[in-house]
Amino acid sequence: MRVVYSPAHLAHEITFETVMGVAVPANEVAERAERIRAALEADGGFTLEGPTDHGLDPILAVHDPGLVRFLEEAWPELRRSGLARQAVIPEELRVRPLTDDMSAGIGDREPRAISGRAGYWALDTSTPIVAGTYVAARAAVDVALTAVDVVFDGERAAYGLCRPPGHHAARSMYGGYCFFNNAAIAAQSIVRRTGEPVAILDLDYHHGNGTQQIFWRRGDVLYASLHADPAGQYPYYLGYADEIGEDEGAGANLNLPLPPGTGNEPYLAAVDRALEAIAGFGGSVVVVSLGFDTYAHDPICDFALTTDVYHEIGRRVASLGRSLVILQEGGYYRPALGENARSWLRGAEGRPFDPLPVQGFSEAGTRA
Ligand code: Q9C
Ligand code: ZN
Repeated sequence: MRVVYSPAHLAHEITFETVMGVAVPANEVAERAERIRAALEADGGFTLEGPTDHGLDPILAVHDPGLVRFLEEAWPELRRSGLARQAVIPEELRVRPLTDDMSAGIGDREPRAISGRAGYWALDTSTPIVAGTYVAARAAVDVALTAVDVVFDGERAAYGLCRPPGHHAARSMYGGYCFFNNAAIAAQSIVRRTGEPVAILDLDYHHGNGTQQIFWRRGDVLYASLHADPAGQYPYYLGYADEIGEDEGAGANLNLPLPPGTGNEPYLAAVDRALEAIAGFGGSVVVVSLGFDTYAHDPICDFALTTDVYHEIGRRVASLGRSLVILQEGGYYRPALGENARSWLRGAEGRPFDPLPVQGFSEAGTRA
């Protein structure tokens, strides 16, 4: 399989995030993508290539130009402000009840001060912006769009090793470790190029609130997602089964929330439900938002999937007979990311899974 990877992600060098106001080691770190790259290189069955520059237009087809401008300006502005901080993290968020009972437009002005600007565009306070964030986020979009190009080149499947991830980024909002919605941008570019409908299958542990929001009223893009019940897990306010889309998009949004502790068998049953919906929807390309935070040992999530079930999931998704643009989202248990990616992608290719010999880690053992 052809794999698209860019070292530009290394510029998004995150060492900490905040949880309830306290700095803790970051989860969404560069090592994640490097682990996956190393495993795919060691496998021998994958060929890595760099992305090509697709410019801003495909991003602006999905995102508010103001969000793009903010993400580009945030770091230089923090430096200009003289604040001795390592990252842009908002404290005040522009929450909806602030303008309850007021007319549309009131409360919509973007402030000038950097902290207020961050809270204007942010979903949460756990998505730090550092010096290289904008360059890395732009490169992740190019990785996704180049994976689309590879499929239009005639490949049955392509994998884009996107970092930072994307599915929490909405039209006018960043958050959840995401800045630009790589999968939504890829799906929109496929619609544009083919005039066909496109399905997005989201297999990250978390609901892809951004992808749902972007295509909410669209009948030509199906969003189908398996994720943790939002009553207990991020992103908390979206991801319920009764969110089905509106207008043209009514019926083109499928949420399959799953309970804490979900293991291989119930997960596979939900995969089959999503694949049925996709099979009944048109189009020849499926975009997969692939997260490995469903893995049993993930430090911030509570599903119980195993490395071998990723092979079976990849096999079932490929059995749709559609072309696949597979894009990396979350997954935070670093020692297993490489093997989980190899397992899934080899399943999608119809190759058996042979564990790599030395990983300094065994699935049954304790965390390395
Ligand atoms: N204590 C993705 O998987 N909240 N994003 C983390 C940690 C944010 C996850 C709280 C989780 C976002 C792409
Ligand atoms: Zn996730």
